[in-house]
Amino acid sequence: MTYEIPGAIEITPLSDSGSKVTLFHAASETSVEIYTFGATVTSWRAHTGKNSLFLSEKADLSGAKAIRGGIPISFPQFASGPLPAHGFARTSNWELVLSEMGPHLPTTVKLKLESNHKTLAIWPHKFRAEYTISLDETLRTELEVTNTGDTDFSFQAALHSYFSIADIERVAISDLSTVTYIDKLAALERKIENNSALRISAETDRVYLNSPNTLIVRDETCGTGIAIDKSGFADTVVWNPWIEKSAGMKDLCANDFKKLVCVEAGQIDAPVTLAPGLKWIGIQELKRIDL
Ligand code: TA6
Repeated sequence: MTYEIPGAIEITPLSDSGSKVTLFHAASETSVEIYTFGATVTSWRAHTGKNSLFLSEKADLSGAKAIRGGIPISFPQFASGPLPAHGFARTSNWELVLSEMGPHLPTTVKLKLESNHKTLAIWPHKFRAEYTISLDETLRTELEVTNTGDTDFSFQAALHSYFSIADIERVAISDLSTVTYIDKLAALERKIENNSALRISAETDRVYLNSPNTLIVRDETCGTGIAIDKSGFADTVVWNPWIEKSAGMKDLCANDFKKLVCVEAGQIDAPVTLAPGLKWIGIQELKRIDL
């Protein structure tokens, strides 16, 4: 069965693994590219062709490792732990299971990942994950996790969004003021954010707990911004590797830290526990704004 829709959804088989799926939304003149490897959105382009997501020029797109940039999915674990970093979702091959478009509908695809011998070997829980990507004036990404087994399981999840910016030192993230965050660079100390406009001038790795469901990332150099709306995800991660950490990352160019900021919708501090048959849904909606 083909899921291609002329003028709306193109599928490019990749020699290494999976496919690249390109969505077009004519009315908003926007497009999105998704690798079925990791169900990773790698680009979200405005009518100008500019990618609002950061994708490293050194990103490995072969399926050998997680893609450096775009919106990798962290599931069933966020960051480090007993599983591979950020879990196995971002390095698994997802299956395209639905595509649709319409004159007044967003262009939409759905990808699915189900527990298999590889996941069960490291995470002994039966699950189905479905990831729906919808494009119109906004980019909506919805992660649904269903417990298809017969025992409870708990998980973390995040949409590890990399945003493309002109100059990290002229970016402001609002409004996280008064929100408690875990500072991963200070022995996980819990602190309170005092700035209504968070600016980054050094390596930053923070999990903001029960953060506002609407945040704005302002690129003051370009006079543009991204509005991030989330639901189902309680927390927000803010990350920039800065100079030293970037230098140790083979899939990042030395100065890339200046051109990216990660603001990630996540369910991290309070993992989700699902009973058999139940499901959890996390949604992120991105919209470009003029400042
Ligand atoms: O989301 C922030 C973070 O957890 C950082 O600690 C850093 O490890 C980043 O994710 C990237 O992780 P990765 O495994 O993709 O290199």
